Amino acid sequence: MQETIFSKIIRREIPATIVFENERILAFRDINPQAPVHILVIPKKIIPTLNDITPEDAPLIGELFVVAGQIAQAEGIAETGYRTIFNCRDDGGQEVYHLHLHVLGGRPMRWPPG
Ligand code: DGP
Repeated sequence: MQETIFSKIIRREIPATIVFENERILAFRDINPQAPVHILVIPKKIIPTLNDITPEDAPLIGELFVVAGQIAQAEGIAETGYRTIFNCRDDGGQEVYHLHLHVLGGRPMRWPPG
């Protein structure tokens, strides 16, 4: 699997503001935040896109959402609400091909997205 800048963040080769880590998952603040709270929750395993998820990854993908919820609580946006997004490939607006769950909050989100 092709490495991205996120592998360097996992290995601490480039800095990031990390807000959560366990054996399987890392979460850090987005370098270009689109909301007052904008955190990326990523598996340490390299999974390039949503298309590359396998049935064996199901517990890991579920855990991404468990962590997202815990982060929302810790960031104080659980009650006001927030948005979680996986962008997939070109039309989905994906720039980094290492699966990541965006957690956005701290302001009202527009719908539908542009
Ligand atoms: P996406 O478009 O879904 O692939 O989102 C990629 C996000 O990754 C984008 O919002 C900016 C963020 N990002 C890219 N490079 C870095 C980096 O080096 N550090 C951090 N913290 N975030 C990054």
